[in-house]
Amino acid sequence: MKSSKKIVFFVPSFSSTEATAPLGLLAISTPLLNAGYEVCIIDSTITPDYKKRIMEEVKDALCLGISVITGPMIRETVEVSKAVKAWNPDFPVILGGWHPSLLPGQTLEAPYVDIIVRGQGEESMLQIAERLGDGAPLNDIRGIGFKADGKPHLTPERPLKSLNEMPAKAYHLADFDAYEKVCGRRWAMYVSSLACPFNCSYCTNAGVYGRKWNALPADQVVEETVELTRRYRLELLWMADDNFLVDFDRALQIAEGLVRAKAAFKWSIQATTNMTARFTIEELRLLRRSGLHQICQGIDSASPTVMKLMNKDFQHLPDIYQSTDRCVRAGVIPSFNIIFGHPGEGPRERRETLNFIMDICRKFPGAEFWTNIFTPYPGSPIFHDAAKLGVEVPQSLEGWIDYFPRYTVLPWLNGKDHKRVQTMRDYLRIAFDRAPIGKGPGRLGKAIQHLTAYPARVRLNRDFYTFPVELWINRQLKNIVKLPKPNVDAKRLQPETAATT
Ligand code: B12
Ligand code: SF4
Repeated sequence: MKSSKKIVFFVPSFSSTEATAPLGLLAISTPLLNAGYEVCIIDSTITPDYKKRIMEEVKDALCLGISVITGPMIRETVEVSKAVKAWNPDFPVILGGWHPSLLPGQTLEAPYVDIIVRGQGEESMLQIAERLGDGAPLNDIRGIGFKADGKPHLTPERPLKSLNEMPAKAYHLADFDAYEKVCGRRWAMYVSSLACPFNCSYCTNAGVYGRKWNALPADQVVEETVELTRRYRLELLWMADDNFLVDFDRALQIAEGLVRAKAAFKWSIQATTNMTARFTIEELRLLRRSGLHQICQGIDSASPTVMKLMNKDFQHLPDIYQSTDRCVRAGVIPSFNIIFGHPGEGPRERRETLNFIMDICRKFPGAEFWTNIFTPYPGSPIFHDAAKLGVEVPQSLEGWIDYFPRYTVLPWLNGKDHKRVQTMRDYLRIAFDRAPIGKGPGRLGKAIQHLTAYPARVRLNRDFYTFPVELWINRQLKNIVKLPKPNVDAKRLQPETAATT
């Protein structure tokens, strides 16, 4: 309906219990609300009958916008877009987020996609809504793609804006009660800085944000986070910043400000190991007093050969030992990510990484590791070599559905080798404790895990994974004590017409 001022947004579920409001959609909603549009967000994580809801809501709307990152989120994106097009082939379907930003041309080739938005969507989405309402052409809007005479057409890039030029996110649109039911914890994401100065081989960050790190001032972060957590009774804020600790002084000023404000929420951050290593134990204690409870760091590999291939020259293993010790003593959980299977990683290099994980976990109980399998994402430096490396690069939007680092099979890591790495990852999961954002395994689940932790460590030490009986026992016992899925159905996440935050 061209005369409509209602915009429907959809965010497909990302198959995780770590559920909270989709920040990207809250960000692009503010300019629309300020311009008098109604915004209706449907999130399949909290809306099981999402397709029916979308079909009801689009009937009197101007367009449908979907937020999508590469991988399983594309499944529901395709399902919903096709359903909308079957109802009305002229109804505009717009895709935004990381996947269309990194593969605009290919995404636009899908017959059920009309418009894509590349990069920051705040201004682009408002301009698209205005043009669609007026029946005006889209070709003067920067940073988008659309179809002209059935052919994809990309407009020139939209210059990046720094975070302090962006409007506040429309948190009031989020149904935190519903997310809490799914996740077991009341939490939200918050962005205090954008981009990352580094350029790791497998990371897409530079492709969208161009390595220009910029941040909100400390006092604004303190004021906003305190207000946000009080208003919505949030127990945790997860800073979605890619590298929170780039500005050392700002981090300490935020901590001091939160202590002064008597902030009562926990927060966690992502940062590189070299940035974390600059903090003394006293400084980490100050951060802890302010509520910081976890620093997630991408070590990714502990093999010097692989670290070099990953462009991680900035990372030094002795520093990681020192800073892990300081974090644990200060009461901040050091949480590490590992990527197995990066090109150049053979059994020897993998063993180096595994030894490192085991050593850190033994020396510093409380440190935790999360692992993935290397997945070359479009927009990452290594993606240029993907075809040369023999990786089958999907040629259509739908082809990316199963592109997912939890089970990626690579030409150099397949068959028995792949199975072995997956089993090793399963053993790592039960060998040491980890604290997820969402509902943990519970007391009984933890007891089961502890029962099998010791034999798992013996296996990992010996690199021996045949007849994985402990994994089987673990699964069987966990199935017996499995809690029923919460029955959540967010009837409405608005529509809303004016920002109240
Ligand atoms: C938070 C987060 C998550 C959370 C999501 C939680 C949640 N409730 O949303 C969790 C932990 C679940 C997660 C999981 C994964 N993530 Co993640 N995640 C992020 C992170 C750190 C922040 C996202 C965010 O909210 N940013 C803040 C908002 C404001 O920005 P935004 O989402 O980009 O939105 C802006 C634009 O993209 C655009 N936009 C977004 N949506 C839309 C929609 C429309 C219609 C329009 C017009 C515009 C638009 O406008 C917004 C405002 O400018 C990003 C890194 C980053 N810097 O963004 C990685 C990132 C998105 N994740 C990534 C990856 C790879 C994953 C995983 C595969 C990781 C894994 N090992 O499993 C999984 C995939 C999950 C799945 N099943 O699909 C990659 C995606 C790469 C890609 N090609 O898509 C990123 C970019 C990290 C990176 N640098 O490589 N992730
Ligand atoms: S992986 Fe982390 S450190 Fe490396 S470029 Fe990406 S955001 Fe920066």
